[in-house]
Amino acid sequence: MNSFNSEALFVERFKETTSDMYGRDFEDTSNVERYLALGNMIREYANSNWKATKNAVKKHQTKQLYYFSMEFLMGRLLTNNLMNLGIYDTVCEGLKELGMDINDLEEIESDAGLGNGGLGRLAACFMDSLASLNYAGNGNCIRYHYGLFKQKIENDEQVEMPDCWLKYGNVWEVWKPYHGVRVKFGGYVDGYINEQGKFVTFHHPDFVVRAVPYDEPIIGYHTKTTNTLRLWDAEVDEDTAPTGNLNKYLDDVTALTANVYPDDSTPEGKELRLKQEYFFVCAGLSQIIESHLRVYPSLDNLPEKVAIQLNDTHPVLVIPELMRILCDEYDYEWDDAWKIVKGTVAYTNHTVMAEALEKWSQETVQKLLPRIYMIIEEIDRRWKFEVDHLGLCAIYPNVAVLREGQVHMANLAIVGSHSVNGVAKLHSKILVDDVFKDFVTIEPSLFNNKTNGITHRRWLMYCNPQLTSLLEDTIGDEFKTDPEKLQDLMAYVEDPVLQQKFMDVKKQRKQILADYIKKTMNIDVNVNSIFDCQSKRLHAYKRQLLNIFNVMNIYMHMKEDPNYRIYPRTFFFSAKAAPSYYLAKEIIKLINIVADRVNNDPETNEFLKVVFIPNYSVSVAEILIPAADVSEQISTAGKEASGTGNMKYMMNGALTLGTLDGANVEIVDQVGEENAEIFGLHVEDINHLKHEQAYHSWDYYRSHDEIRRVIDSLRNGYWTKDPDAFRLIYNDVLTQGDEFFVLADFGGYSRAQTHVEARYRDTNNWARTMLINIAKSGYFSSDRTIEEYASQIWNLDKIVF
Ligand code: HBZ
Repeated sequence: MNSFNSEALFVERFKETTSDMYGRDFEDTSNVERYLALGNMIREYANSNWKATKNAVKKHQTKQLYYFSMEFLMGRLLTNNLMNLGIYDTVCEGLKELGMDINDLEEIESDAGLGNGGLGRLAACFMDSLASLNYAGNGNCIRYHYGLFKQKIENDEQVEMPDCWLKYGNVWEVWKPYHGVRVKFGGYVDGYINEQGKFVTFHHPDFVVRAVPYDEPIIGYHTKTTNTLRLWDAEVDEDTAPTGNLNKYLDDVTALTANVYPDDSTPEGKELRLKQEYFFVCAGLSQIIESHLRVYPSLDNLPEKVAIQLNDTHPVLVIPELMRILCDEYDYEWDDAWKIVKGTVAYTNHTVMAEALEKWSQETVQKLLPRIYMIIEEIDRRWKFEVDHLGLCAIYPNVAVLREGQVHMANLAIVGSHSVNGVAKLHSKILVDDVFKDFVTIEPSLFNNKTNGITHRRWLMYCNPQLTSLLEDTIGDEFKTDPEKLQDLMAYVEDPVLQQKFMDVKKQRKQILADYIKKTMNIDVNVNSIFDCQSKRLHAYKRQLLNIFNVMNIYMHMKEDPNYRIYPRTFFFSAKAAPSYYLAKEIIKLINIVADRVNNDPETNEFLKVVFIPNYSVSVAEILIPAADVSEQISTAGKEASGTGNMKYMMNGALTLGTLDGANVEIVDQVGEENAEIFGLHVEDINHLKHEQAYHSWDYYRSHDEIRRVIDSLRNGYWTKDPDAFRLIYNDVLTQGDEFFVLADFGGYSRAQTHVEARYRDTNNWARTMLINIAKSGYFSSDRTIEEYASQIWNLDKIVF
């Protein structure tokens, strides 16, 4: 009988397991030990479904997806796993019997923060949806020893601390040392012509590591399907380790999987990052090939049985590596191998920012990956031939894989894939009309859109049980497995009783956030104020600056005019900046300095507060998002590929205050313009201004009194004595021309904020709008997104048990 059949049995087994694991009486064990014991019990319980899934896939020869991503922002898994397994209540009650609170154990788990932001969290949501929808979908990534840094705020500035997420180990993982794979770097390649007249290559590497997998079960919601997230770690390769300079070798092995690159915008020219990219690609592919050949006689049918999705270009070496395996190890002719590669691989783009499109110097690639480089050269040569043959040699420079000494990774991804998708309608349109337009001329059918989604299980059911239970009472629980059913709520949005109940739930969630802020930051916030939230990576294009400029303006206005007072509002910010992104760090400093001032000003702090919550992460988001009234999605139109925070806020009943950018456009399509607060320049306006060189931020500074007052305050000692404290910001918006149109959108944004306030004063109507947002949010479940990928790109069937 399984340990979770009844509360009593659970209590007995839990005590026994904990006591056995640590060799002492249960009463003497610590909460960390109990957490680890519980984690082990859950993983073991999941094992039978894990095995059943693998067997079912083998037996029915089900096609499998491998999601290759350098990042997976999984967050905590305890609650998620208990709830997906349907044993949360049993465990909760059992722990209560033992005088324990499940929250105390939940808190012990570290966030698995193996990523920067949206792209990594998307990968995690996709894993949850794949398993919950019964698709065989595996994740492939690196077992970084440290997550993205932990952010602290000291003297108003960001300080980066190590994120030791493995300090108690990782209860969910299973180490599989016998599945190790050799990964080779550097050295040189030579070859000879064999008896069949074929050129055979030999790679003589100068650095070899063993990639060793750690597997984590990904447990679907109320289903048997249990998929695998495979994280590769680097270990010493006993047989090939160099005889001299052992310490350097050990350092190099350790460095390979030490860190997540804390960079969400520009690929740093770091060789280590390229090594990481090849490391998990090479290991992941080798495992795919091996398990394929255990079931099928050859690799001819790989595209029918395996789909590989590249999460941005970071894993794009899948393309030349798979060519290498097919041609060098399995004797395929180039054209046959290429067909297999193209049939298997698909690519998702997550950015249109030119500086974020990955490029590597040819020299570096050649030095670190000599055989892979030869294959990339051949891909480029044949591609050029094909383009010339179509009479399109004039556009070749725009689609070249190798150009001006660099490998253009996005171009390599497009050439080697059968599908290229953007992550929101507008973004996909910009890819087609602009960023990749020359590829569209050559092969228009490659391009498609898959609007992002979020798992409604984590982002509604688990993080917001209060709202979930209100929804259940109102429309039943079908929405849990069919999120589009949230639409049923439309029949009740006019109901004043429900509206009031919604406001009560929101207040409860605001109190939970307020308690957290009090406990962790010792700041008092008023739960009757409007909770206005902007949480996402700190980046100039996301325009946290626009938000804080408006806050500064409101404060200065209230100070100047004692008759001017706003409806009480608390502005929450939460954001990490890449450690070398100085402008972003200065914006964090500005927000914190403004917060210190306004929070401590007794004349105004009844009306205005600013809170910068440190260390934005999945766990912080789970507390912040359910408490939000206003969701700030204010990027420069055309720059935010999609956004996924916007969807999480909407699903938890917050008003989108946003530009027509990314998925905001589709949120408005769903809820109607009257149920969101939209402002600002459109993509077309921005393109026009850029094209005509018609935007001059100085004009706004000169002609707009409020803008001038805000900008001047950056340097005239209003906020800080140091006149240089905000020099980068000042230069950015004035002397460097304000690349992201902050000043141009200031007026519209500030009016929109006034409008938000007026809406909030009309409580019933506000609640109605929020209920409509929740009702329409089902579309943004990642279940919908995954169904689209599965049917339109991957061609997957569901697992049959
Ligand atoms: O991907 C984000 C987009 O900015 C966001 O709009 C979208 O919703 C989300 C999911 O599609 N992009 C990222 O998160 N990008 C990165 O984190 C990144 C990391 C390393 C890089 C480049 C980008 O070298």
